[in-house]
Amino acid sequence: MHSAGFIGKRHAPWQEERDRVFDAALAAGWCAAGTATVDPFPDAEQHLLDAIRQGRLTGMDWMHERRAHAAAHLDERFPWAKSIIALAWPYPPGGMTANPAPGGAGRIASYALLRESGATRAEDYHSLLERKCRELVQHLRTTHPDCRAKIFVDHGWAVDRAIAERAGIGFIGKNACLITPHGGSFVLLASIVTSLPFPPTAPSRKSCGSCTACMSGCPTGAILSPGVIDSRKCISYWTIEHEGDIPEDIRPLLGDWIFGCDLCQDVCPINGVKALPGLHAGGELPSSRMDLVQLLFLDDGGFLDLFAGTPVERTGRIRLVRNVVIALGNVGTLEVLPHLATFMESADGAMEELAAWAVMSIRRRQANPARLPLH
Ligand code: B12
Repeated sequence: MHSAGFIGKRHAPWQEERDRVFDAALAAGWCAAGTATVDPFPDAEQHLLDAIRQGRLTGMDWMHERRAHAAAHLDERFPWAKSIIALAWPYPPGGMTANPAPGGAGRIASYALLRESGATRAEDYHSLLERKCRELVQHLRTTHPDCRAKIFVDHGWAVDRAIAERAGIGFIGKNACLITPHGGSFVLLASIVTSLPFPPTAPSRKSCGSCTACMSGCPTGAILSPGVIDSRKCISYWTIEHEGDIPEDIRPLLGDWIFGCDLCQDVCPINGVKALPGLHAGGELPSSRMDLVQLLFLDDGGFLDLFAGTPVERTGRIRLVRNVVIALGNVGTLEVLPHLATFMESADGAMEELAAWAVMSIRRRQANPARLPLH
């Protein structure tokens, strides 16, 4: 069954064609598929412009006004386009897995450790989803050899969530995430702009209702109002996107997260309570809890052994180690102090200072156990 239904006049044969594409997509592992028109996305453009102008995307200079306009006007960029196929790929949540490590464990957002069913290694979702999209385009070309297609997975100039929302494969939750019927919000999005005139599927009629679990569950208050995220407060931004030093007042807020954050999804009752058949279909996760002391001493080879091909690799070893030092400061026990001392011997200026901050934080916490980590 497709997650998005079609209401309105029949558009045979394109409706049947579209449904065959959905069948192929679901068989390939996507948990939701829908279609949208290529009309402009004025609301999404405005949200983006507001976010840029109000500084809510500070630190992500690649998100600029020109990109906002281009992303919301696929019709201008692809004059041949007739419809967009919106797709969601599920991944299993892992943020709640308890797997303590001596001295302290760090958490990695579950999307970063996604691996395809049967695969032995985690894979960056960009490459996994792009491959799956290319397979679907190949499938389209078996019946329509001249079909034109442009694939978007996250880093393209497209409004991924707004496309998915218009195609009805889910609704935008108060945590700003697209929430699908079968995978909850633990899904990654892709879109294929096509020259084929598939009729659109209907938008979802669901909403979060009166639930505000994500807004109160975000320890940093990053969800300013429903759907509106301030990246400057978002753990995901600081641990993944931010380059260089992390200000001292922000460090305690990161808790034990060393790459991304799943808290606003973990607390969502739709993800947690309801049985979501798609939730575990996206491949198994290796533990999302990592031994912080082990990560502290990762050299380039060790880093690649653990993270080659994953989104963590793109962020790089230096930024990961920065996050590890901060997490040690937030959740580490006295046992880790000798390790931090060893680390400081070979660390450069900024990293040495950060490690000194971590040592001080651990000591202060031990002296005053009421200073518990935030989450
Ligand atoms: C920049 C970016 C980030 C930034 C900023 C996030 C943000 N919310 O703006 C940071 C680094 C913080 C981030 C974090 C994460 N991201 Co990110 N990110 C993006 C990226 C590249 C652009 C998003 C963007 O344009 N943001 C600006 C806002 C204004 O746009 P938007 O989020 O699309 O806005 C939607 C809603 O927020 C809402 N909205 C926005 N403003 C307003 C205002 C009002 C009044 C209303 C009513 C609604 C509303 O409407 C929009 C849809 O029409 C997209 C990929 C893409 N190309 O779209 C991935 C993407 C959004 N990220 C994704 C993921 C998985 C994450 C994380 C879960 C990763 C993690 N575990 O750490 C977190 C989740 C944080 C969160 N709750 O949003 C997925 C989301 C999948 C899903 N189910 O929705 C995407 C779609 C990538 C993908 N292709 O799968 N991300």
